[in-house]
Amino acid sequence: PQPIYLTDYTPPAYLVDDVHLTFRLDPTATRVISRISFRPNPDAASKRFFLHGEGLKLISSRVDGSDIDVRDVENGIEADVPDAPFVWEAEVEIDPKNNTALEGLYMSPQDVGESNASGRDSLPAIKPMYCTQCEAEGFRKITYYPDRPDVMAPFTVRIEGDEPVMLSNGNPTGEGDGWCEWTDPWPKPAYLFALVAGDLVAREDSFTTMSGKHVDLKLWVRPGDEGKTAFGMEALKKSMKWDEEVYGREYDLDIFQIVAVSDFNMGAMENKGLNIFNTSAVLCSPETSTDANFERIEAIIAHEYFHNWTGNRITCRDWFQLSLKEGLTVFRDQSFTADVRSEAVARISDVIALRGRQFREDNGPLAHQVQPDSFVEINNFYTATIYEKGAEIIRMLKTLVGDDAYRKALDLYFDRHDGQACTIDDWLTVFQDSTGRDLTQFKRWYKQAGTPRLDVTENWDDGTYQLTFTQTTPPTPGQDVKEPFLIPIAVGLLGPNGDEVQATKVLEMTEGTQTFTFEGLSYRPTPSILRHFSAPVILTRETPPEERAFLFAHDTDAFNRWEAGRSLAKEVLVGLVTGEDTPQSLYLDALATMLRNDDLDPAFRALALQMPGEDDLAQTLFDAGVTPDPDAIHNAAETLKQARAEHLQDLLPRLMADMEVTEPFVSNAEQSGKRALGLGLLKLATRLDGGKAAQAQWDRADNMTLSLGALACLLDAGKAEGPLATFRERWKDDALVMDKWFMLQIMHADPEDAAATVERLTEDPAFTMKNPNRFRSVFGAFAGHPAGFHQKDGSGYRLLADWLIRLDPLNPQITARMSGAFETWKRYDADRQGLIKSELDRILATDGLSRDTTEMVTRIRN
Ligand code: B3K
Ligand code: ZN
Repeated sequence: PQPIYLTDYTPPAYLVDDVHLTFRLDPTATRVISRISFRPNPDAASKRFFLHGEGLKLISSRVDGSDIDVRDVENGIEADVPDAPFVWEAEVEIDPKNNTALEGLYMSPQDVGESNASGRDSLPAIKPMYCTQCEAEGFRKITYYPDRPDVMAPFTVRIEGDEPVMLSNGNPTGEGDGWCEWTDPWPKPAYLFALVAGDLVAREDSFTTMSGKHVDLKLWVRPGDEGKTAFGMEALKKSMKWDEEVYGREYDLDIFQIVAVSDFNMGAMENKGLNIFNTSAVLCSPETSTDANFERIEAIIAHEYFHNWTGNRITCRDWFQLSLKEGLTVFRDQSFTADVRSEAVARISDVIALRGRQFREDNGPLAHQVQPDSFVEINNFYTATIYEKGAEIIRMLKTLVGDDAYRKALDLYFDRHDGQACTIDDWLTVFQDSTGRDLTQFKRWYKQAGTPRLDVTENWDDGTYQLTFTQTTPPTPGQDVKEPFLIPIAVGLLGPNGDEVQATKVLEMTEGTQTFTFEGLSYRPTPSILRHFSAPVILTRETPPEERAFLFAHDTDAFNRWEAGRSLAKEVLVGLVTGEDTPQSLYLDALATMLRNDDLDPAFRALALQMPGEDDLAQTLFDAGVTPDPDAIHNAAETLKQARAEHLQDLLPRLMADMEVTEPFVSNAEQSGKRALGLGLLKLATRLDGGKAAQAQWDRADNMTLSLGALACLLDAGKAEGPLATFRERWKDDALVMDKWFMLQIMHADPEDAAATVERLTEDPAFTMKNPNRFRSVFGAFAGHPAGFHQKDGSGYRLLADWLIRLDPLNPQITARMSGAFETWKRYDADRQGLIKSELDRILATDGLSRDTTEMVTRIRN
């Protein structure tokens, strides 16, 4: 397959003024009849009439009412058309039932009659529903069309069939016996098209916009799932309000709908007026969902809703601009979460996720620019770099220009570009025009891959304090040499009692090496650097542990306070792995003091108690020139966990009692913080009491957060056999809860048993590889267990490769994504590298391997 290059962009030869689609639904032979008004694009050099199409059976094609012959070409068809406006009509046939790739029009669940994808093994099979996923290039599997985001048009959709509920984008404009019609007046690219039909029920509500317009809200689910929709609906209304208040953005149709689908390749999709969600990203209830589920659902609902303006009203010119909508929309959902929950906790959680996924990507063979220069399969670029690093770039921009200038620039962006398909350059130009700032250097964040390292040295001389920073960015595939970035470094200075002698100040670093001076100080201050994680860089600084303990106790910046504790923990872990004798008492005492401090938000304390991840540690060791040994890392983590439990022993009873929530369950910041800390403490207690406290919590828990937390501890204590069986029996009809049952057993398997646990679970009748959630809950958990996955004998590698080879013909997108489990292979020893390499080669040698997986595995292998 040939790569596509950003520099090859040319405007579309024909524009679309109007789209009319008729769907005659049938599981294996759906007819799609299109009537599309085209006109030559005055700005295009080419007159070639080309329509994308993939796997379509063409029944008929006409131009201005006369039959026309089309030529099959790569990725679609060509035809000779008038050099003037004309109407294209076509009829095609497609097969949604056998569409296992879950792209285009497909049916869910997929394998009723074999093992039921919904997990409701004991219930009568659910009648499959129709649904669509078009982003990025799935519309071409529905009908012939210029399937590129810079072709925008209003759509009218008529659906014919006997499904009780039939939906599409926009407003309902007609219905009768066996048909209905939807009209979306807002010009949109085809990737935002959606259709859903099936046996669904709605939670209904409404929202009145800031200008007083009434909007109907409907959240559609399978009968039986109504009880899991209340929280999602509230989250939607909160998001609508927030976007009005913070960005001045109002909703623009009479109705906004969300549909929950159990087979979905990702979290959710922002189709205009008709968002489609993975059930896991919208359905929740206290009995079946954890606080973490609730938080994720709130954020995803906000994210998809916010796309209505950042993505839909203003879309991307081409897929190289993907971060224009995704980076911005992630930044918007992060800001929303910070506002409706706790800002400090939100920021720390975002950074944990950024480091865990984006830094990992940016420091391996899959590193790529936030605005790539080329790709083979665009679905492989829905990455942490495009999303999360993209969001960090927006955050830095806001830090640099200030809150008011940011809002003014956004107003200009919406004013200037509403209804257009834009580029990242358009976005930066808006900021340049609105603030007068030259952003040439800033743009490097989009064009240079890799995570910058920021070294700091300090100098103190009679009242003058200096910080000297040096930035270096390691080479990434295809980019050996990097120019310096513009890095906003937020710095505060603390006095000996922890008081701020210099409030947070943003230093703008533009050079490779640069010194910043603070004058007129009465004592040598303690610096707090990169506050609020003001830039996505790796800060390296020789700091005595005492100073970090001081910051852990006193930093007025919550992020850096947490960061100080984390780096103390990491230092102890590194010492344990390398056999240096790093004293632990400083860390353990500081941890105890922090936990005991009731002025601190329990959610913050829970984060400070969380152990650094084993994968994170592997990367840290690798950066320090040590080849990471996953077993040694795992053992070090076990040792430290035990030491923490023993050290904190006396604190546990009082703190655990304090974290009891007596009010009825609500998943808000306050309650979830208490439960999170309570569960962190329960893990410690389990190491001391062999699972007694966990068993007691298991017996009385009346919500999933507490029962799942207790079950995890019982697994660690080796006392989960009975509870696992009880859990399975109680929840066997609830697919989302069963996903947790699968996942938990793998996460908590001993390293040497992890692969065997995976094998056993894939033989469970409730396992199916056709359901992405189920597949991910098993293999995602396995890949997230470094010591289990990286067993020396290569059994983990072989097992994952076997399953990827098996899944690829059915679902290339999920296969390609899961192959990322191998992306860190170059960190490890020669034996492991050899074992992984041969698995990668075995995957690549598979006959008919998809374009998605071929691209990913090739990039990883190189
Ligand atoms: N825009 C979609 C992701 C589409 C992924 C296509 N492979 C969801 C989101 O980012 O909101
Ligand atoms: Zn998005």
